[in-house]
Amino acid sequence: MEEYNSGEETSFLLFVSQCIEGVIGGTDYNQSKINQWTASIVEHSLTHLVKQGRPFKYIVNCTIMQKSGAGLHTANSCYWDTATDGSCTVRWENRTMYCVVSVFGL
Ligand SMILES: *C1O[C@H](CO)[C@@H](O)[C@H](O)[C@H]1NC(C)=O
Ligand SMILES: *[C@@H]1O[C@H](CO)[C@@H](O)[C@H](O)[C@H]1NC(C)=O
Ligand SMILES: *[C@@H]1O[C@H](CO)[C@@H](O)[C@H](O)[C@H]1NC(C)=O
Repeated sequence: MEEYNSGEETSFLLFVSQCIEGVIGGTDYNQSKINQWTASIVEHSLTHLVKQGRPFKYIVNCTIMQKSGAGLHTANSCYWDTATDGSCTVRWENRTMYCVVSVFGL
């Protein structure tokens, strides 16, 4: 599999973070909007990936969880495991929720 270089990783990480920010950045957790939010984040991320013109088939998975109080301390991180199938996970958190976006490039 073709290597996904770090410059693109960074740009993708930034893009996904901005995408999450744009969709849920200014709001609080709301169960009735989860489906709409995740769909929107997945759609925007996929559109961006497809524009890269890479020969991958992408699967984007977005999970939004309510924050229970117990801190899950994560920094935004993106790592493509080129040894196996490329996958990348972006974690984002707000006062009231976590959003984890996983991308698999096949
Ligand atoms: C989280 O959401 C609040 C509104 O609930 C917003 O004011 C704040 O800027 C957001 N935090 C981050 C890190 O985006
Ligand atoms: C959640 O979203 C629904 C639909 O927009 C809205 O009617 C409701 O007031 C929201 N609930 C909270 C707690 O913000
Ligand atoms: C995303 O990943 C989670 C955890 O691995 C899984 O439970 C969920 O079904 C996945 N969602 C989609 C849309 O594939």
